Amino acid sequence: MDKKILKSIKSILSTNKKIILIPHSSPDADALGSCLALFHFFKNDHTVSVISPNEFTEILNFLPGSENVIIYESQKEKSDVLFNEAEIIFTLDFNSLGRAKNVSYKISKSSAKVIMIDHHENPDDYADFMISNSKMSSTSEMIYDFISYIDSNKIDNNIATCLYTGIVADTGSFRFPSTTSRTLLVGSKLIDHDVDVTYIFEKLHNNFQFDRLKLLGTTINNFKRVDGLPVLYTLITDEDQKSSNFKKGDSEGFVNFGLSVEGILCSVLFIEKKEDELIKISFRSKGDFKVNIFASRYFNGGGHIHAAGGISKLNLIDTEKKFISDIKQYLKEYYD
Ligand SMILES: [Mn+2]
Repeated sequence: MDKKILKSIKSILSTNKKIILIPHSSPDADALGSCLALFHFFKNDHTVSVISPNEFTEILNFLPGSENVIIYESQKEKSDVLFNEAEIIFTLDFNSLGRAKNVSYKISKSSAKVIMIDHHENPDDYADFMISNSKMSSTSEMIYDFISYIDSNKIDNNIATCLYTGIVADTGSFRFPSTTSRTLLVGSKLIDHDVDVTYIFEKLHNNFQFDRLKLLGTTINNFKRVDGLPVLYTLITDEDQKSSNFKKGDSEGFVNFGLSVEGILCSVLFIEKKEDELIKISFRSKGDFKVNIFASRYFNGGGHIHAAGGISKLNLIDTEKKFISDIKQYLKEYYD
């Protein structure tokens, strides 16, 4: 991390400040873990709030402090007061204001100093202080460094639990290529604060409702292979969601099953969102297969090299057709 930037931030934080911490919309474990870790870190010396653009999956309710998170969508008035008074805004685990959805306008209009801490590629230049490193496994790993620089003595079990959760979630439990020896070292230091690794694993992974297990069965059953390519894709229809009492986050991780097949380098999940009249798409890949470029070029999306998202305004059948022709085109250009 840039010592000059850290030094300036440290000096700003040397007196009591009004701080808002913001994760990306529909925050995942890394985004919310990062926010809550900083929440615990700041709560005794500053006035600090976490404002999430929208609801987060109830799976993350186990994170210490999650009950303090303000949901902008349903608590606008309370949030507006905090935004009016804020002196510092941290935006965590996202690289472009748009990822904060309806809150992005509040951030850009605010007179507060904006501090970005994030590990996504190609960050937009919206922050007063930008701490961005796409080589990092997770924003949580970066928050560990940030906190260590400001005051490492303050790391306690709450902070360590939030950060460890963010790191294991974003690295697939220390398996994805972004995992470095440093990532493990940070994990090790966090565990020294009595982090309960089995409890976190249980909460993150063994949390299915029976309906969700059945939906996973349907999703796996729907997998198809793109002829002649190392690509699998599957879909979840609106009907599938209704019959399984679908809740936000229920399809989390389903797309990864495509990559469990030998020789497959890319797996894609299409989720029909009839109400919004669009198809949400998740892309996962391995090796040289860059899904972020594919997602941004063909499906209005982006993300990491191996994990990206996108959308389609076509119906499910036409989206499938478009996808097959696009991926053939893309692979021709890149790998022929
Ligand atoms: Mn992340």
